[in-house]
Amino acid sequence: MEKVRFRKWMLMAVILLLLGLVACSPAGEEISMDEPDTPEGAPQAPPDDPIVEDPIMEDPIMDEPAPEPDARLSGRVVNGVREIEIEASQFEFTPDSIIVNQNEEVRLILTTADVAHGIGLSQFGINATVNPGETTMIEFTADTVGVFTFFCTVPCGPGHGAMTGQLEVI
Ligand SMILES: [Cu+2]
Repeated sequence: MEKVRFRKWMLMAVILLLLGLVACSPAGEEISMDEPDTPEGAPQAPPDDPIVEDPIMEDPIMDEPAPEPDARLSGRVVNGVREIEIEASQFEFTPDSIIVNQNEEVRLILTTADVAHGIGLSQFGINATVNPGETTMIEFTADTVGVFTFFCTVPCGPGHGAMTGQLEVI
């Protein structure tokens, strides 16, 4: 029986020895645990979120005060003459404020919405009337810069005295 035990011990010793050799073999060293670290470089994706600055695409050009004098001018130029339509009524002119360029040929196209009215502006020799259903053309050269008041020249009612308008020559 002792021989059998001895063989078992020898067998165990041999097995342990073999296991020891296998464990020390260089093959086991190649099992690296570093690989999982590389994928972690991916977290660079989130930087896409902060790029929400697009809505700030407002035009800085809008701040520049572009001098556009023509935008203030009344009516429209037809064959070199600035035509401005004015409607008289009790007791106002519409529009009651017109703007033209200096030395510009101006043609006022006057009509009335109710009764007879007139328009007077001595600075430019203007003195005309308009009857219901009619159209009166008044032409003059705006040769003087300034702000001038024109007024109704036909007694048209209780508000007649305050029926005025303004011509600005720039
Ligand atoms: Cu009047």
